[in-house]
Amino acid sequence: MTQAMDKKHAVIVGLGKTGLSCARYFHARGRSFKVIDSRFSPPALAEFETEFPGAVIELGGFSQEALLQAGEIVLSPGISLQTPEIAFAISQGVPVTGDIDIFSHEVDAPVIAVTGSNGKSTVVTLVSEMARQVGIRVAVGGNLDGRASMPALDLLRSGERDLYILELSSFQLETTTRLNAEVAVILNLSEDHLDRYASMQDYAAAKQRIFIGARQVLVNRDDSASEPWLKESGRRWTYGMNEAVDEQAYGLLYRDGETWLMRGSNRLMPTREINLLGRHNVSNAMAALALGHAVGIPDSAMVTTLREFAGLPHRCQLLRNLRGVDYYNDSKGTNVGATLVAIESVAERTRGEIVLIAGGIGKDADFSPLLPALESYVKRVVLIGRDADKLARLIGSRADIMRATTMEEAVAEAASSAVDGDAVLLSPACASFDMFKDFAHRGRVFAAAVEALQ
Ligand code: UMA
Ligand code: ADP
Repeated sequence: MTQAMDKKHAVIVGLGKTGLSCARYFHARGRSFKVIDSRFSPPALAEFETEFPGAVIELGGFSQEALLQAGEIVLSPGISLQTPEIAFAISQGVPVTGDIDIFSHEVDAPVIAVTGSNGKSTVVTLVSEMARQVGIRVAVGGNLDGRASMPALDLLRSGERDLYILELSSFQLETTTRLNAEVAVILNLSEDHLDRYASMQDYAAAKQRIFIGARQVLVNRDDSASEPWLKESGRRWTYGMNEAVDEQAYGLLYRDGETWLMRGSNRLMPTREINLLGRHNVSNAMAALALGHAVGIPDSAMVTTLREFAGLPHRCQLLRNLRGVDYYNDSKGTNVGATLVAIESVAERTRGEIVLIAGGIGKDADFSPLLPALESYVKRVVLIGRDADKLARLIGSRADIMRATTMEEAVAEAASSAVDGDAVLLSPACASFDMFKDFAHRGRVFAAAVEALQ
């Protein structure tokens, strides 16, 4: 199948999961497209060639000519709008879009849209489990990784649905003009991706696009960055780790030695029944309850889910206790905010001290917010990966430091540093791509090394 390129042909930039889903979308509609990728061997190449033999594809660079001839550019999230060839094509009037933008024009059922620096996958998975409890035909995907998830455009091909739940990254939102979600939330905002954005303001601006056209919004009272800048936004719900201030607010009530999760004056459940570790997950649970309520899921079903859901792998996941030492996998701790929360949550559960395994690609982050928690709870940091030196310089004498070149070595160092009552925590505060395929691969290698300990 060799496609004739008409003037309106789309140029799909990037042949990862997103690029492949875009190709399927255009093919199904009989629209001509071409795919370009700066890599010689992009991850979805084999699948693409099997599904679209003879389709036009250019690898190993972004040809300016191909971009200028495009009827529209469909940009994968891994590629920034500031990439010189892309920016030039835009300046010459070539329209640019992304998979979420296309999705929002096509979708015909309500969409719950979730972004934020941390907690997205947990909240999205919780709400999807809640919806399933009551028989709602739900599709979940977007930035969310894992077997239960698909890129947004593949979700549209997965059968009839009553509800879509999308985890969205700032990258995906950059090319989204009007999402029109039924309900949208920015869970929180802390430093991340500063290798892509010039400032926190730019990062925040990308996240804010989630609210455009939303019928309902959810705001985290504990993080002012979750507040929509657009004041026209629809019905407003809030949540926070304090008292529920009105009937549209989720919050906490302390009564007779029990902490209750509340919506306004309604007691929903005691927080101790939430089957997830840490205060951050109480906040995530409230967000999930509020999002579910906004689309009509009954409280009783949502409470059942919160009692049962034991968390996703690679997120503060307790793997094993060996000779009195707990081993936790928080490989998804890919930024400073997540690692801070992981250290605090594990510390709450640990009699002794923490041995932390951290490091990787630091994404130009300021690691200094970690220092107080390192001083309070961490007896040793085992550093791995590309930005180990940067972390070592920052930590200085505030915690004991060791270096490792492989995960196996890091686990062995950590195990020999920990004594009965301590915890070993992998929470790198960094991306994984210098040593691993992705965070899940890093987590699996860690888990295997922990399993092999004797
Ligand atoms: N790349 C190139 N040249 C290209 C195209 C991509 O070098 O021509 C590089 C990018 O810089 C990037 C990598 O390839 O490092 C992947 O980019 P991509 O856009 O092809 O990625 P996909 O495979 O389509 O996966 C994307 C999301 N990845 C990113 O945004 C980097 C996946 O989120 C998401 O699950 C998938 O779409 C489906 O929606 C992953 C992720 O790491 C989990 N997200 C980041 C995060 O959560 O921090 C944002
Ligand atoms: P995301 O999809 O946004 O990366 P996850 O739900 O996968 O979020 O959680 C990733 C890590 O972020 C967790 O392992 C935990 O360390 C941290 N985390 C989760 N929820 C929160 C939250 N509400 N606030 C701060 N950190 C969080």
